[in-house]
Amino acid sequence: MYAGYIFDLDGVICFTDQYHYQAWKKLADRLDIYFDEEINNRLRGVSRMDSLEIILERSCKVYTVEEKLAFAEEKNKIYKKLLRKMTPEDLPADVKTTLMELRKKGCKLAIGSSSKNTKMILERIGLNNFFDAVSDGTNIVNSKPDPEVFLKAAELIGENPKDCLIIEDAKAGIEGAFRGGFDSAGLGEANEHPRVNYKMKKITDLLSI
Ligand code: B16
Ligand code: MG
Repeated sequence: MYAGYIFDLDGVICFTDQYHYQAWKKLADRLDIYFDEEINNRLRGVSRMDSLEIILERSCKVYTVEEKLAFAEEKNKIYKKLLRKMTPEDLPADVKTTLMELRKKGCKLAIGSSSKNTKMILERIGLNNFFDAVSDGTNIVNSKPDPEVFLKAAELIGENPKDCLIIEDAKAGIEGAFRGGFDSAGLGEANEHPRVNYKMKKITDLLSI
C-alpha cells in the first residue's frame, strides 16, 4: 500500500479517446490531412499542442504559431461539445469501487493529468470535489514525460514521491513517474514501458498492490 495514489485521468479514470479522435478527425479532414485511429493512439497522454504537431506531420503545409494555436482551439471547442455527452454513468463501476476502497484505507488520492479539461471532465462524471488534489494541464509548464504534473500532485497532498504510486495508461506517464522518483502501475500500452513497477490487467488490481 502507498500513502498517496496519483491517477492519470483519460484512459484510467474515464475514457475520452473517442471524443479526442472525433474532434481531431474533424479538424484533420477540414485541413485535408490524413488521420486515423493508429495516429490517434500516439496522442495518448500527450499535451494538446504536442498532439497537434503529431497530426501536422502528415501535412505538406507549414503553419505559423498563430495558426497552430487557432487549430488547437478549434479542436478543443469540438471536443468540449462532445464532453457534454458524458454523465456519471461514464465513471466505470470498477474505478468507483477502487477509489472508494482506497479512500476507506485512508490513502490520499490525487489526479495527475495532462488535460486542461480535467475540471470539466471530473464534473461530468460526478467526481468534482472527490480528490484530495488535482494537478493537470492548467498548472504545469512541461507535460509528460516530464514529471512536473506528478510532482505538483505529490506536493499538493503533502507526500514524498517515493510514498506515492502513479497509475497510468500512457508510456509517457510511466516515463514521467520514473523521472520523478515515483513507482508506477500501468494499464494497457503503459505496461510496455520497461520502468513500470506493476503491470495491471484491470484497475481493481490496485487493491492488491
Ligand atoms: P486537453 P491524460 C491527456 O489526458 C490525453 O490522454 C491526451 O490525449 C490529451 O491530448 C491531453 O490530455 C490534453 O488534453 O486537450 O483536454 O488539454 O491521459 O494525461 O489524463
Ligand atoms: Mg491517460
